[in-house]
Formats: sequence, structure tokens, C-alpha cells
Amino acid sequence: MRLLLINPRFPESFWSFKWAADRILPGRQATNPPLGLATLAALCPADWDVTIVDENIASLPLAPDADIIGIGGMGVQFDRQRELLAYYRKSGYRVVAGGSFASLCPERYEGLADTVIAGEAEYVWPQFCRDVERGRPEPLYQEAGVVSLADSPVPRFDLLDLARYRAVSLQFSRGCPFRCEFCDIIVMFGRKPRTKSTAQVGRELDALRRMGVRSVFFVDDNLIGNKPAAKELLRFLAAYQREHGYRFEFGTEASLNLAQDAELLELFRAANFGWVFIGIESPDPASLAETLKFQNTRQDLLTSVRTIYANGIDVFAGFILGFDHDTTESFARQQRFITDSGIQAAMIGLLQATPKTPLYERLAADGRLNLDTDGSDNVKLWTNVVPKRMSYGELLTGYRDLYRRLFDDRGIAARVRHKLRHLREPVATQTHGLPETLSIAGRFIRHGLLAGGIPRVLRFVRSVPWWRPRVVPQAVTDWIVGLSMRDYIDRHFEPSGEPARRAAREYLHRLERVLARYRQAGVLDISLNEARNAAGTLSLRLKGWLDRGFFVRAARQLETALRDKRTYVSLRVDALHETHVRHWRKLLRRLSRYGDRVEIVLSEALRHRAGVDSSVFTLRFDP
Ligand code: B12
Ligand code: SF4
Repeated sequence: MRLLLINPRFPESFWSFKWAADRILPGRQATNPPLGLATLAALCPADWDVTIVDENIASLPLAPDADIIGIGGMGVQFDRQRELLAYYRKSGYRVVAGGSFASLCPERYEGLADTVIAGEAEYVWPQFCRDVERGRPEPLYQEAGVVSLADSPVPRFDLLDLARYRAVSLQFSRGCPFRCEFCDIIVMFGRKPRTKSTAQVGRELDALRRMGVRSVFFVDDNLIGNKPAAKELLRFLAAYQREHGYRFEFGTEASLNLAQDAELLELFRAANFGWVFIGIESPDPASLAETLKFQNTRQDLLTSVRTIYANGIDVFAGFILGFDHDTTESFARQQRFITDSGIQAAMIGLLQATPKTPLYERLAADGRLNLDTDGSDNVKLWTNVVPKRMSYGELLTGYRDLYRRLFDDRGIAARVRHKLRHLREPVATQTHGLPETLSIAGRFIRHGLLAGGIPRVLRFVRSVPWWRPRVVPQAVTDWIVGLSMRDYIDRHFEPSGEPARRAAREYLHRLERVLARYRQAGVLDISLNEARNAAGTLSLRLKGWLDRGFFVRAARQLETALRDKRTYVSLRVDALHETHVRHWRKLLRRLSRYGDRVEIVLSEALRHRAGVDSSVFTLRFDP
């Protein structure tokens, strides 16, 4: 049986760190590989021929050599997952949906796939494979019991192009003992953490070591959910690291009570954990109590963060605005805390109610859910929660302004200083070789520092404790993180759509002027769709015979428009003559730098000829 597994393209988010990926770390296109798919591949019968395509780093095959196509994804990928399911199903393939969102909301997939796999796949996927081989697959396989992670195989890392990711995922446990009201983890994985054995983890690390991996992300919901098991793992990891010359730098997710266990922290350090992601959520104890996050109220938050720094471990953190106790004062309070704590990767989100969570049920009962918006991504400028002590407009404006204040050069520099005052030197964190380190430094100076002019250079110089050379790389990393998040804010958190819309209308008029004769000949439509985003989308529809001159002029005009980071472009291609394919490809090459803001819609006849890389552009199929 030939199986193709697809991880659909993510919409861009803070997590994409796009500026860093484009400017500083070219080649490392995505954050982490799709571990769920690699695990699924390992659960297939030995004689199945499995391929994985991650659309975030590679183009989709439009007519793959496959009998079954499995498409995964989390809530933010649902739109793309649905498009791909429809496309491949219509093309005659058997399609299967799975992943985080299908696990949480299988009912949303009704009619979209031939089979839906809901929940952890270790037991139900092999059952599906057997049924397919017998020719009798069911429409839904739902895991209703408890999966033992002893039965989770070593993922097929060999099917992933690991060099293209910034860190490789590995999982030790599932589940978390806490009960934060907004959390869907405990709905999906339960409150009793389940773990793999250290021998299993060792086998996975051996495989990654053989493949040259250095940076590993333990994608556990809470690595310290079961503290005795976590300590056993950490002791094992420390010994593994010593044996292999501190080969890996680790990172993970954990709850803040990590800071209250000195032994645990010492073990994290000994195992060379360079960073940990923590859900801090709010510096306001009332908001923490409201959301049942009592584990964050037991010790002063700032003291906790600094205790972690004191062990040489960096802190990334999630923050939430929009709790019922939050008022318009909360923005300044969050700003003070984030600045004082020095947390650079501050993922601030609006409170979102994810379906099936206690928060969702409570707000639904109170009639405080806005069902027009979707609650799958909490760092976008919308939420499905109707706030209690401020208006929706105040929440959005306060949120956007908070991000802007935190990520100006002054804010970035202040956090670097505050963190490095407390951060102890790491055990050993060199994950890049010398040539790569030098090239990163060169690119950072050119695209990061010099691009911001003398004031930024001075701020950078003053933010770095040059007398502690071993923490200087951390300062550079924090500036890269800060500038990357700032770039996202500049492009996505436009205060008012009006200036962007005016600019888009200007680009539209210019396009209409320059390409007038093609419009008159009836082979081209040009329009501006103002409903799709803050600036609107410039849309071109190519309908007939177009010459080389068209492609050259269109490329020039579209490039000018796309240099303005607020502009989006949609190219719909109904016709493309054989002789013009190379001009079309040249146009694509020129626009590829801005590919994340360019959508290409192809008619069926052109799909193969047009050669569109779907990891660069958003590729859509004309129904
Ligand atoms: C690593 C991770 C990330 C990585 C990227 C991962 C990647 N490349 O796919 C990063 C850090 C980038 C990330 C970002 C985000 N994430 Co995330 N992430 C995770 C995390 C911690 C681990 C995922 C993982 O690898 N698990 C290990 C594998 C083995 O398990 P699995 O994925 O559950 O897969 C099993 C089954 O689902 C099944 N399966 C998986 N895929 C498929 C496919 C098919 C076809 C089939 C049949 C079965 C199947 O088989 C596997 C074995 O049992 C999960 C939490 C979790 N426990 O899953 C959250 C999680 C997936 N993320 C989540 C969210 C909300 C986000 C963000 C939106 C957060 C934000 N607000 O910014 C962003 C998205 C950003 C964006 N727009 O790009 C939610 C998703 C909620 C949902 N139900 O959809 C989760 C569940 C965490 C949570 N509750 O908050 N994330
Ligand atoms: S600590 Fe994190 S994973 Fe655990 S319940 Fe709270 S939000 Fe969910």
C-alpha cells in the first residue's frame, strides 16, 4: 500500500519567525517537523510504502503515486487541511483526516474525508491499516481508551528532511495534571501524564544523533507533569549528554512550579536544557485564580522566572489578555511584568475559547461566545470571547498597542538587559558550527542592526554584557527573536486599515494603467478585494493569450506593490499558453520572496504545467 502523509501549510504567526528564517537562518524554513506524521508512519505495516510531505518546507505533489493520502493538522491548519482533503478526494484518492483538530472536533470533518482518525493513533491506526487491507475501512476510528506510550514507536525521522527545521521534535509524555480552564490538552490527553521509558527516549536520541541533529524540542504538554518520571528522564539525559559530548541542546514546555524545585532545575541544567516555554498567562493573581491556574500563584512570578534564569535556562512564555478580571489597566501591568522579567519570546494572546474546554462551556452558557470568529489561534487580532470589563474594541486596541510598545528597540533592549542580569552561563549550548555562527552574526549585523541605523546599533551595544562573553550569543538570539516578532507586528497589526487601503488602491490604478491593453483585449481582469484583509488583495485573472511584455510588466508592478509589506496579491490563472510558461516561471521567481502574501489559483488543466511551489505560494485549486 502506498501512503502519502501531508502536514498542511500553517498560516503565518509569531511562531513562524519569518524574518529570522528569511534573513538570518536561510535554509531553516520551519520551526519543527510534523512528529505526529512521523509517528503514524512508524505505526504502518512494514510493507507499506510511506512518504511524508510537509507543505511548510516542500511543494505538494499534485498527482502523487499513492493509494491513500492522510492529512493532519491543528485548528489553525483546518482551512488548508479541508482544501487539501477536497482536492485529493476529488482527484480520486482515498483521503484520511487526523491530527490535533480532528482529535478534538471529529464532527467538524463529517463529509470531508473518507476516514477520520480521532485521538491518539497508536491503537486505532493499525486497526485502520488492517481494515484497508481487507477492503473494509470505517468512516471513523476514535480512540476511547488510554494509550500507553510504551506502545508508541520510534518515529520515522528518516522520512523527514530534518535539516530544514530549527529544532527537531521528540516526545516523552502526554497529559498534564493541572486544570487551567481554557486548556484543551487535558480534554485530549487527560490529567494523568503518561510517559515513555528512558530506553525509548534513548533510542529516539540515537536515531537523531545519527542524523546529525543538535537542537531537540521535547514537545510534551508539561515535561514535569509527573515529577518523579521527569527526574528519572533528566538524569538519563544528563548521562547521555556526558557520554556524547553534550551533543544536544534541549528545550521544552513545563509549568512554572519548575522554579520551586531546586533539584529539578539542577537536573535541567545538567541535561543542557537551554530554554523552557511556560504558560505564565497573567501577572494578576485574580486572573490566574479565575482561570484555575493556581500553580502560578504559589510564588512571586518574577522570582520564579529569575530562579530559572539562575540555572542558565532561558524562558519563553505565553501570556493571555481578556480574562474576566482584566481591565484596561491590565495592558500596562503585563508590559511591566514582561519588561522586568526580560522574557523576549513573549507570546501574548487574546483569551480564546477552544471548543470542548470548560471555558467554552462556561461562556456558551453565559452567552458570551462570539460564534462568528474562530477560536483556534490566540495570537491574532480577534477572539471568540466577549470580554467582561472592557469593550471588544478596547481589548484589541490595548493588545495591539502593548505589542507595539514591547517590541520597539527600546523594549527589546530593556528585556535583554533585564534577562542577562539574572541568566547564568549555560552548560554548553553551541548548536551551530563556527562557519554557521559567523554567517548568522554577519547577517544579523547587516539585516538586523545596520538596517535599524545608529540608534539601534547603540542600543544593542549597550544591552550586551560584553564582559561575560558566554552570554553574548543569548543577547544576539534575543535581538533576533525581538526583531522577528516586531516584523510580524508591523505586517499584521496595522492600527487602521485606511492608509494600507489607500496604498492598495494606488497600486491597483497603476496596474490598470500599465496593463490596460490586456484588459481591453479581454484577456485580463484586475480588481481589489477589500474584504479579505486590512489592505485588501490585488487580484489578477489571466484569461487568455498574454505575451512576454505582459509578464515583465506585471512582475515589475506586483513586486513594487509587494515590497509594501501590507499588500496581498491573488493570481488566478485560467489560461497559460505553452510558449509563455517560461515567462510565467520567471514571474513566479520574482514574486517568490513575497510568496507568503501571494495566492495562486489554478484551473484543473494548468495544475501541472504552472509549476507552482506550494511551500512558497498559497496554492489554491479552482473548483
Ligand atoms: C510542537 C507543537 C507546535 C509547534 C509546531 C508543530 C508542528 N510542526 O506540527 C509550534 C511551536 C510551531 C506550534 C505552534 C502552535 N500551536 Co502547537 N503544539 C505543539 C505540541 C506541543 C506538540 C505537537 C506534537 O508534535 N505532538 C506529538 C505527536 C506524536 O502527537 P500528535 O500531534 O497529537 O499526533 C498524534 C495523533 O494526533 C495522530 N495524528 C497526528 N497527525 C495525524 C495525521 C493523520 C492523517 C492521522 C490519521 C493521525 C494523526 O497520531 C499521532 C500519534 O498518536 C502540541 C501539543 C500536543 N500535545 O500535541 C501543540 C498543539 C498542537 N498546538 C496548538 C496550538 C493552538 C498552536 C498555536 C496556534 C499556538 C498559538 N496560539 O500560536 C501555534 C500555531 C502557529 C501557527 N499558526 O503556525 C494546539 C492545537 C489545538 C487543536 N486541537 O488544534 C495544541 C494541541 C496545544 C494546545 N492545546 O495548546 N505548536
Ligand atoms: S499547565 Fe498548561 S497543559 Fe497543563 S492544564 Fe494548564 S495550560 Fe494545560
